[in-house]
Amino acid sequence: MRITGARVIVTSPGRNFVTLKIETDQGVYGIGDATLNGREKSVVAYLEDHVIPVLIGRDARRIEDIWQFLYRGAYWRRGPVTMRAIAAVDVALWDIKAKALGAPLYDLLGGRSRDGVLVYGHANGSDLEDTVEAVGRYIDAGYKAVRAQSGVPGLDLAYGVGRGDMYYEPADATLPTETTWDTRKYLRYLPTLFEALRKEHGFDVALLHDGHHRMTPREAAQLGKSLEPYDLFWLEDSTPAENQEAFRLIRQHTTTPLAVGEVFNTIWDAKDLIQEQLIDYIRTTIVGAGGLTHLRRIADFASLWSVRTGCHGATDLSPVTMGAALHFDTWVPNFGIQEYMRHSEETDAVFPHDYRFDKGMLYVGDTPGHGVDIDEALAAKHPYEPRQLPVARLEDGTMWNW
Ligand code: KDG
Ligand code: MG
Repeated sequence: MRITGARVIVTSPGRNFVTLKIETDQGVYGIGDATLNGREKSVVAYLEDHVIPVLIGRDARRIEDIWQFLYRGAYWRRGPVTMRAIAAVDVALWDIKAKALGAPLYDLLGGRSRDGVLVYGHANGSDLEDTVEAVGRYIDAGYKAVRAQSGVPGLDLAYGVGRGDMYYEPADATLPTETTWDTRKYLRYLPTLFEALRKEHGFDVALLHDGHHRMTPREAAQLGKSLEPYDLFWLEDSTPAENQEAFRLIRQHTTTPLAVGEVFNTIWDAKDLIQEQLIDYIRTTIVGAGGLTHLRRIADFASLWSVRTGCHGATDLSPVTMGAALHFDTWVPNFGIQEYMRHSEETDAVFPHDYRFDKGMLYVGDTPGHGVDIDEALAAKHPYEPRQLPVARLEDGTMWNW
């Protein structure tokens, strides 16, 4: 089965997505997501200039060999652009293989380990009362797990706080929006928020929170400790993880479960975190880390150390990544949870898919492949719109982590 063509489709049905479509001489095609939020065009160029020319004529069934060719053959290993381009090819090839065999993708990975995939939704509010209400709406909508983000008293534009109830789109402007941050205000406020959430909603619902890289390791340890009475499912990205050793300090001081990894690209970003059992959940997902071929290696390695998966699933991961991730989640033995930040109706229309939400779970269908397609005619009606992620500064103007 030869690859006869490959194309990059850029579309913006409410937000930007980069999709790779690979065609074969047997009429079977596959699609993969290559979206890198706020830096979309860099992956388009990488695919068009450096990847597509070497794909043409290759045997589409040789997924592993093509993965190794693109990874080792680049010489310049890793990084978000390279690994997203590899992920797009990898997912499109798994899609092709599964379609050619007439099987849903999870069957090729080893079959179902579970009926449905536990997901968490994103509740957010401008203040404490708003956030408590927003979490209630998610519980009423059937969610068993909810991430709670809130405006912080004294700070404008906190991370994760959207303008509507269901949608939060951080890449909101053509030039980065500047936000202001103060960790002490946040550390004082957050335990009061979770105390109120548990008081109002009880302890059955799983509650999660994303620190979005804002704390130092010591501050993260303090937060983890102060949140222990509220039994979080996880505290995510409490501190940046370029220095994996930083998590030792956090771990020594708190039993709050820790999650990290949405910005990781390979197993090397997580190796020490996993084998020293410094985290509980690895957040890396399909598009961020070289596709299914690499993500399942990370998951297998993590399983040795009782670390479970918690795939990133913000709206900048297209329905193609969501579909592929759900097949992965349906199979992976050490599954933890899947993030589910719902796409808009406009996005869903461009990417018809067979996964569905029911009572806090997502279910994949039995369509051969990963079950997600692209309506190219509709996609063409939504041209690319440049957008960038915000940045954060401390109150004295010093640049900080957004
Ligand atoms: O593009 C950036 C988003 O994917 C990120 O800010 C979302 O942190 C995020 C999350 O946990 O979904
Ligand atoms: Mg996050």
